[in-house]
Formats: sequence, structure tokens, C-alpha cells
Amino acid sequence: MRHFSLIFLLLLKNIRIIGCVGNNTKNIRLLGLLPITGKGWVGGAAVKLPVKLALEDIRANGSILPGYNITYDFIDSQCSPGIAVYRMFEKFHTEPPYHMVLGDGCSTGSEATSQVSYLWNLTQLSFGSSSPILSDRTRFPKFYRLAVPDQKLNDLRIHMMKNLFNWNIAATIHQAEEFFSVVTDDFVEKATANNITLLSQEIFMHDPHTRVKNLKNNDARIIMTAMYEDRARSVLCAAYKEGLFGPKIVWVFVGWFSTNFWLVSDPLIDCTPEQMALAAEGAFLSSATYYNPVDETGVGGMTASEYLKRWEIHPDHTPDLDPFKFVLGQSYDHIWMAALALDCADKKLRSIGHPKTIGDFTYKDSDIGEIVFQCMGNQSIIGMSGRISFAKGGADPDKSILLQRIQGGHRINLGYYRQDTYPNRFDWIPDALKWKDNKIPRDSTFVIHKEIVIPPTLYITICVFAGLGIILSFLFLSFNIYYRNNRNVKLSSPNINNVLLFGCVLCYVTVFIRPTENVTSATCKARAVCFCLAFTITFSALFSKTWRVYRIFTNKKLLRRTIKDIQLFAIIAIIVMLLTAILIVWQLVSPFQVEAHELDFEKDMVGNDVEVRFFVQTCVSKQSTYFVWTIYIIEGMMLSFGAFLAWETRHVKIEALNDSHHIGLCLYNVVILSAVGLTLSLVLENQMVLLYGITSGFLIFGTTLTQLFVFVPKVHAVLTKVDCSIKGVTATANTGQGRSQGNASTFPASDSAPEN
Ligand code: ABU
Repeated sequence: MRHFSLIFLLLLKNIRIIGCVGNNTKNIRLLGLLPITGKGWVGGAAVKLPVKLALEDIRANGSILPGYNITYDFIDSQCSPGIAVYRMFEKFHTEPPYHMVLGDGCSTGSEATSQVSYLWNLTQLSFGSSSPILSDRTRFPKFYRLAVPDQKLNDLRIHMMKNLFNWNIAATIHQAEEFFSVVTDDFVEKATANNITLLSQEIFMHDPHTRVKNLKNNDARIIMTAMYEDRARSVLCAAYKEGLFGPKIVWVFVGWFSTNFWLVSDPLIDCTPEQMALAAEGAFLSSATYYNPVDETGVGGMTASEYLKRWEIHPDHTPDLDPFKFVLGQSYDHIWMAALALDCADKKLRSIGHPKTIGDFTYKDSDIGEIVFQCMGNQSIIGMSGRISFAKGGADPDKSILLQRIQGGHRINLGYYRQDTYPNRFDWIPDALKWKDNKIPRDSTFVIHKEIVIPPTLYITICVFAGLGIILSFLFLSFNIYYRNNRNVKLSSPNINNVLLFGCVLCYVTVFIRPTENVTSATCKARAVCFCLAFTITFSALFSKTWRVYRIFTNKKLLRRTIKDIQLFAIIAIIVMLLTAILIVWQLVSPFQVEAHELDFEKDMVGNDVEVRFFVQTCVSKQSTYFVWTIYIIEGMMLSFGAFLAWETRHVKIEALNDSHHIGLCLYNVVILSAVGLTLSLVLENQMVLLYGITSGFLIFGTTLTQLFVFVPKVHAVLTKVDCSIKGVTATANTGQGRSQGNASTFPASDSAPEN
């Protein structure tokens, strides 16, 4: 029984072979890998009709593969590497040998299948895969394609940025796939070589929202993308939500997405079609030319436009596949390329007297496989998608690049980047490009830096008050000099009061020196020195006089001894020299420099295209903290000590030291104003105008008050001719230490009055 079966099978086999030989027709078997369902690029179904038309034309031609019957079989690769490889293997193991693999339409599928198809000695030709890595002959030894690899689109993108629209800043975002990483790396390399600044390079796997947000935060305007169209939809939806769309934002996608890819319904997208349309409007698309731009007759005896008409009226044509119309030319052409390469191989085999013809090919025939591979590399045709040949034996065709833009909700052809010319040039389609309001978007927010200056009205007002203060100082100085022999003046140490007036004038002068606006290191030094010395001189004059009162009334011996002005001058000189020394060391160690300081919180937007950033010019010294705080501490200690002395002598009434009471008031005044001024200067550090206004106000107010406290009583006394008797002067001291115990004591003014 077993023998019977065997004989039966052998008979059957012989019958098939005989049958084949009998009608003298061998099959040339092509296996198509079409991504029809799945994710990524799923336009495989659109390839079927062009394949059918091409096979009809080749058969009708009669001179290609004569005596053979060309067949085309396909699998749905689902744009998935695993499924593509699995289904291809299945075909290899269950079907008679194929002569060529045609596909995949997806790069991910082509990458997986072409790494193994060559092991079956098969040449593989893809109509549509555009991943740059497929050009690598070491990884994909027998792979060809009709699609231009996406990195070649980068040349157009760079040309567009530099030469067409003068954009020098861009950002990138790509899907995490080797395909898209390589395209993006290529763009980054070319951009860097062309001095294009890259704001950020975003990568995402699934949800691009945070990456899109980052683009927005980086103020990206020109954004180069590399991704499949399902991810492009997610990106646009995220862009809509983030507000990263509109006439000022330029998205650049690849052109091989389906025609209205942004409107394709997608369960993963929660944006309405209207929102997607808004986000996509104005986006650019770059791709290889889909159809021969030259109106010439190609293979099949027709022009590209004739071919399209034929396709359109064909009974098998279904409009639902129109979004993938761009693949029609390449799909038609790749069948011709395959047939011509196999025809070439057949002729070659016959010419070299090979025992086998192409029809006898098995997967073990590496020599035939090599001949087919060589023949494919040598093909050159005028196809429906353009002139096709493979550059220098490489995997890729040379083609012009088409630039499109979504305008008014439609993809509009703008022009062609000619890579066949030297230098490469861009041929515009007249009047195709329409910018909103005829304005080319900027590559970044235009930033205007504006210096914050002290408003002239404020400055003039302050200067007027300071000027009046100076006049007042000079009036008091004149009074002091004129009435120097008047006892009221004489008894109040007029020389020390002159020093006080000098300090006051310096205080007023300080406010004339603006802390910002055209500052130089000299102005920085002048302001610091002026203010520091002004304060020190004024205060030390007050302090020294208070100290004298305190000394006299806390030391009985001194009652009969004169504390001379020279001693007070010595105190002033010591304090001033100490502060001067600190200032000198400060400027030697860490001199002032002028720095522009940008104020983050001070920004104005003009539209969303121009940003005005405000800055102030400030005096900066690296070690200023140490010196400033040393000065604060010294002045603070003196202020505290002075206030203490004034408090201790608050009940003293000495007509001989006739202004002691007022000096005390001045000290309190200085203490309070200094404390408030210091606090405000720390709080308002970055608010230059406010700080200038407040500190100047405090300075003018405090200085004027000091002058008035000291001089008004004297002027009043002199003008009203109050006799400053030196007899019967009463002095009352409350030291708080029980030294005078509040006792009143009298003393001869001539003993204690500090006459000069
Ligand atoms: N035919 C569209 C290209 C997509 C891809 O290479 O995967």
C-alpha cells in the first residue's frame, strides 16, 4: 500500500513537470510585502491596482521575459517587522521559489525582511521604504528601493532654512525608532555644519505631549519631525493643546504621509478634526517626487499623467485609497524594474550558457541570485515616478525633492529641489506659497533688550530737591561764617558744624550720580565713595559732638576741662580714615565693574513675536558682600553707640553746648532712616528705579532734617537776638549710671564751652 502511494506521488510530480514543459510556460514569481493593516504606514492596499496595471503592460509588451508567466503574490506585513518576517518565511516554505521580494512598504518591515531574504539568494526591491539605514549594503546586501531615503530630504530642509527663508534656529522631534533617529542625526549634522542652532532635540516613544510642551518652552518655531503619521497626529493634537501652532509655527513633516493625514480618524487622538486642521495648517512636507515632472513617455508607453488617468477610470479604483495616491508611480515602476532585472538575468544566463534559465531558479542558486542583483543595479528606466537609476551601484535612486505645504486645509505643491543640478537649486511653482499676511515666520522670538532708566521726571525732581538742599547747606555755611563770633554760634562748635555741612553737601551730591544708565566703573566708584564718605563725615560730626556732651557729663573732672574741637576733628578723621581705608582695599581687591543685569520678571510681548527684555546696568564687585557688610557693621556700631550716647544725655541742657539736644535728635533721625534705608535697599535689590527714588528721598530728607535740627535753632537765636548768657547756665545730666544722679549742676561756661 505504501509503495502504491509513493508511485502515485511520483506520477503526479511527473505529470506537473510534463505539464509545465508541455505548455512551455514557467512562472516568474514575485512576492509582495504590503502593509495593509496595522500601524505606521498602511497604504499597501493602494499598491495592488498599479501592480495589476504594470503586469498587464509587461505581458502586453511581449519582449520582457518572453515565454514566462509573471505572477505576483503578496502578504499583509502590517508594518510590523515580526509579522513581515513570519509571513515571508511561511511563503518561502509553503510555495514554490519566488524570484524576487518586492517590499516592504514600511521601512521597519523592509529592514527585518531584507536582512534574511538575501540568505535565500533573493534580490529585494521596495517601492516605498525610506529609512536611511536601508542604504547600508553590509546589513541589507541585496536590497534596492525606489523611495528616496529620508535623509536626502534633509538637504531640502537645510536649503529651505538657509536659502529660502533665512531661518537659523530649529528644533527636532522624532519617534524612537532607528529609522527616525538616523534621519534626525543626519539633519543635526547638516544643520550644525550650516550654522543652524538647535534649540532642542525631542524623542518620544508613545505619547509626545511632554516633548511638545518642551518645544513650546524652548520657544521652538521651526520644528523638524521624523515619525510615522499616526505619531504625527498625536504630535499635532498635543501641539494644539499646547498652543504650538499658528502662523508663527512651522512644522516640517515627511511627504509620504497619507494625503490628509491630520484628518484621519484615530481612536488615540482626542482632538476634533477642526482642532487638527488648525494645528496642521501651514505645515511643510518634503518628499521625493511621486510622478515624473517631465511630460515624457515612459515604460508602458504612457506619460505619468496618462497613467494617472488610466488608474482613475479603472474599475478596480476605489477612492478610499486616494490618500495613498503618491505611491502609485513607484508601485507601477517597481514591477517594471523587477521584470526588467529578471529579464536581464535570464538573457545573461542564456548568454553565458548557464544550465539553468531564470525560470529554474531555486533558493540555492547563489550565482543566479547574484546575476539578478547585478541586473537590478544596472536598470535605468523612465518610470511613472520619474527617471530611475541606482547611483553608483547603491540602493537608492536619485530624484528631485518636492516641497509641499498645507494651505487652506490642502496639500499644495510649492516647488522642487533639484539634486540633479550643480549647485542644487530650488524651482518654485509660481504663486503657490502664500504666507499669512505675507509675513515669513521668524525662527525665534525677536528679542529687544531695553535698559531700565530712571525716569527723567523722577531724576530731575530729586536733583532739584538735592540742589535746594545744597543751597541750604551753603546758606547755613555762610551763616556759620558770618556769625562765627556770635556767642550762639561760637558755643556750638561752628568748625564741627562746617564739617557736618560738608558731609551734608556730599550726601546731596550722591543722588546726582545715577546708579544705572551709562554707568562706568568710575561712576560706580564715585557713587560708593561719595555716599560712604558723606554718611561717615555727617555722622561722625554728630557723633563727636554727642560724645563730648557725654564725656563732660559723665566725668566730673572734665567739667573743668575743655574738650577742644581738635579732639573732635581727630575722632572724625579716625572714622573717615578707617572707612576710606576699607574703600581703598575694596577697590584694590575687587574693583567695581559694570554689568548688564537682565530682569526676568520684566518682559513685554509685542504680539507673540517680539519680546522686550529689560535690563539694568549695575555696579558689580565680586567681593562686595564682605566689604559692604564690613562697612555696614562699622557704621552700624557707631550708629548704635551714637544713639546710646544721645539717649544717655537726653536730659542734658547746656546752653554752653547749646545744640546738644538737637544733635541727639539728629542721631536718632540718622539711625532710623539708615535702618529703614538699608532694609529697603536689600528688599528692592532688583527694582532699580524704586530703589533710587526711595534711597534718594531718604537721603535728601534725612540730610535736610539734620541741617534744620542743627541750624534752625541757631538762626532763630541769632535773628531774635536771644542772649546766650554764660552765666547761670544750668546743666542737667542723667547718665543712667547714677553718676550725676539727675542732680543739677552749674558750671562756668568758660571752663567747658568749646570755644575755638
Ligand atoms: N512608503 C512610506 C514610507 C514609510 C517607511 O519607509 O516606513
